[in-house]
Amino acid sequence: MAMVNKTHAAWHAVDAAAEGIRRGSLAELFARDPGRAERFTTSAAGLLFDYSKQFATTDVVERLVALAEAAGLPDRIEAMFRGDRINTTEQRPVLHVALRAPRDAVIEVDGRNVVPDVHDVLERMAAFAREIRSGTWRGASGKPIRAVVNIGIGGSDLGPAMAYEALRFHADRGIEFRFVSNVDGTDFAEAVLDLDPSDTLFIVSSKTFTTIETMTNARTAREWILAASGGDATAVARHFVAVSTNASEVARFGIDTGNMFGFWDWVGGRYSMGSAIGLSTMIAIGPEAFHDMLAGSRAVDEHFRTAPLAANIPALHGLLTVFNASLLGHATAAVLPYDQYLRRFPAYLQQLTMESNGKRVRLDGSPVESPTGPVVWGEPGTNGQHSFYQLLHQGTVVVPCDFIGCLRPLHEFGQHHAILMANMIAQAEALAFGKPAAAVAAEGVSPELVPHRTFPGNRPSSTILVDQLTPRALGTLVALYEHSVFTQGVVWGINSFDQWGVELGKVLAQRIIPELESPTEPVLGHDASTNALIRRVRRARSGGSTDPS
Ligand code: G6Q
Repeated sequence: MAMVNKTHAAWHAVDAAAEGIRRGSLAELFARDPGRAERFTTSAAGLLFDYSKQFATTDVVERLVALAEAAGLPDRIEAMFRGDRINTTEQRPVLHVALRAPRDAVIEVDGRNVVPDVHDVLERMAAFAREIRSGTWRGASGKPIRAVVNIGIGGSDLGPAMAYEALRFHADRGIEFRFVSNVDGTDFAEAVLDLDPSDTLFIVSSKTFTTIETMTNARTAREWILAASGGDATAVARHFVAVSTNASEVARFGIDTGNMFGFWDWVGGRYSMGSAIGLSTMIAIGPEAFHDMLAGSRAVDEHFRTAPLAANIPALHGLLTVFNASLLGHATAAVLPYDQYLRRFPAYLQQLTMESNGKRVRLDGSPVESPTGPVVWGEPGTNGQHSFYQLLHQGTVVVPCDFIGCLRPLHEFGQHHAILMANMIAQAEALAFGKPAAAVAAEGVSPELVPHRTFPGNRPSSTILVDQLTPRALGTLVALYEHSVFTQGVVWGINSFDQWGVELGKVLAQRIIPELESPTEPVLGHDASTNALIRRVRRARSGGSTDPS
């Protein structure tokens, strides 16, 4: 496999182009090329991607495409779609694309076509979702389900929680949906505070079914159900279903494996919202709409697999992310959805992008020589404008931004949508072109205030538009970012599909839990700070001083 490091000619070529860019400005690029907006806007699969306010020139794009080719992106795309074990540190294929493959597709893992398995699970999910939605499924005391609580964390939470918020408009409002992830008991307590155990269904979503947060919450939920049913253990079967790859652990917990929805180790947690992990989404919006969401992702999959790189939206998005992070040195990137329903989308993308590309070594174990995945963060517009946009416009760091907008609103009230869209468009314009000191002074601003009211501009952004926030549109947005992340990982030569960086803290916590709970004073062998923190928490737990000082 091709590995492109800093000494590679293709990297040098992009670096040389970046040198020119650092000296130029977006205003000049627009002045020089009247066709720029059109030239650097691409549409496919219902997505429009305007990257004309990025530091893209024909030359830069050509060099980035050459870099992607040198890194073997076309082959890597094929390898992913074919089911090769591209997650080499875990020896697994990476096949979230199989979750939305058409019924007649053939994708083999170890000689077995996995597509029929995917569709079998989708059908079982659909039958179950219909039972819940129609009220046919009854709780232990005979009541239909009125509340669905997904218990899961990380990839088993962020996708479903985001999708529920994003698609709430399309959801059955007769059912309440809640998401419990944090091991902090507050999360569970608040989620069930106003729920009735007799009409509540828990979906325990855990690929491994061993994750401490999820199993702790699931046990508390089981106690909550049992307490309400007078300890009748058969109630568990009517109020719990599981989404997992681990049937024996599911059975051990007491959930009937007939009520388990499976997936496979070739689906990474953060890429799993189209699998059975999306059961809550399917119950909320119905099987047909869930399939529309998958169809949206599939349309982007096909585009990513077939479009030339220079006209390939996820590839371009990924290459520009590499350009901004590695070549122009922008260590963060903001995602700014101008749609209130997408308010959890930045949180979802934090995991997708940073758990995937927050890596410092390449596939062969050698260090990556350039910065890799940027810190991704964001909030919906226009709220962010009244908060952190100050820094975006006048701060000392440059934060490339993705603006995401929907052309048609789901709620049509007077001027709301026009105001919303005007703000989105205006922010990108202000970031790119700013307001020079001369223009500020010409408005009669007193000289001492001119520097304060000057906007440097030259801050790159992309604008991504969909028609309306439908299940299909959400599917396209998710697949766009999934494949952008993949593109970035290929160029950096890293494995975007493992997450060893989350292990160490978990292991250390397992050591500290018994130290906090021990009835006798434990011998602590940590550093002085860790030891002191443990002693403080122990003191408070045993009824001693709760004054943290
Ligand atoms: C995602 C990660 C991680 C995972 C959670 C939950 O890609 O692997 O966020 O989803 O740790 O794991 P389980 O589903 O096994 O409980």
